[in-house]
Amino acid sequence: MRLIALTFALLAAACASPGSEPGPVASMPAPAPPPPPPGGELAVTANTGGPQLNPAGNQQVANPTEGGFRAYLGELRPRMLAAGIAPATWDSAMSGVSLNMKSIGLSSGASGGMGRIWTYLERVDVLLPRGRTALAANRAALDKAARETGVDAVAIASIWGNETSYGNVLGNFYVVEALASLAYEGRRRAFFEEELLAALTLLQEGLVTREELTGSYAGALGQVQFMPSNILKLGRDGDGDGERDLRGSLHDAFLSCGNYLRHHGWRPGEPWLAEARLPAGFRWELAGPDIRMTAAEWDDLGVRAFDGRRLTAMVGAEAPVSVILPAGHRGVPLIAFENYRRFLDYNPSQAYAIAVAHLANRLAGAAGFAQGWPADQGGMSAAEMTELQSHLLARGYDLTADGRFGDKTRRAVRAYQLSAGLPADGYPTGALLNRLRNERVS
Ligand SMILES: [Ca+2]
Repeated sequence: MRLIALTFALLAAACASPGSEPGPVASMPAPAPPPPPPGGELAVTANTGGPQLNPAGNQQVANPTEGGFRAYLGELRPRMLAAGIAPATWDSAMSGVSLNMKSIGLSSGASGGMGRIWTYLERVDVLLPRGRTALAANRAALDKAARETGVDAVAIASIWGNETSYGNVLGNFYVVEALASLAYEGRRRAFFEEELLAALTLLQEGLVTREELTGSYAGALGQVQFMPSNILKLGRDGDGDGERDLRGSLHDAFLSCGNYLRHHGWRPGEPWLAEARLPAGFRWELAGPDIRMTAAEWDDLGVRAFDGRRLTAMVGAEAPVSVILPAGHRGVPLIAFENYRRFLDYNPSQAYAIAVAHLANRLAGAAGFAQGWPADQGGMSAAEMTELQSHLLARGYDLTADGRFGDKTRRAVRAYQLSAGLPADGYPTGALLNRLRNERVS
């Protein structure tokens, strides 16, 4: 997460790897590690599938210790062997492994509160010039992946840039250790056990060496930061050498990235995000990623792309579309098309998806946002978000006071704003928190 003075929410496993190493864009200076996005939904991409290794589910360990970790591994080993991992694979993969508190710390620090989107989007300005160079240098491989998957080359390039700064920051965690530590810590034990099984399977099948299992603190690997299970399910061989090498082969990484988006429902030829021009008197309560209407319905309401285009001229009349307000009603309004949601499938953070979508637009030649951000508006810490949620809970709204900003909180804020006669943009602010603090609950 990069340093703005707030607690940021959210981090997805498919993203954000501290550490760095030389990448394919060798002439570029090593960048800072990509920050986790602010915002607040889930911490980790959750599409596991496969057999349930752990029917007992998640069990958080309050105080992780090396001894507890060793005991857990002793209990996990027979289950992994029953799932098809050979004793020799397990023993060699686990040699030298110890509890990685850094993985656990980065993982748990990545939740709660809400950062300022425009601060987060400063990364796009950094990634844009580097991206133009990387795009030009890898045009043939990106175009090939685009042809074979129907996913635009700039979209793949943008994910590559956002995930690893175009291959410059692949992460330096031994992912077997990271995944085992996160599984032991327990909040998402079932998920991380499945990913550990996938990592060991990659090793056992000779798809990677132990050294190549180096990646993010949350276990993501390679140029476009795939979780191990996604390498098995959706990894593709783009250069025809018979191997799926998402770390060493850009052809493989690009094709796999496009394949992932296509698999999740990418609509070839359609846009993903556009700046919106909202009509006077727009009903703010219609905005939010949780609300979808057809392009034709938005047209009828007078919502346009900022350049004046009708939405039905950009996608089919029946295509589901959202208007989103990533900084509330005082910030830049955006039109989120179905393809925008494919970026959320990659990493379920609105801020991440907006950054990827915006960088892809910029790489395709679009200008920066024409409308401005509310610079005087702060973000919210996890504690402030929790307090705001508690106030809403006390008023009977349906949500959980967990410090995370997700759809339930968005809906509760929106409903409260409507009842209070405020612009119902569903966006929590310090001003709203102050109002709730000072308002008598009837
Ligand atoms: Ca290959």
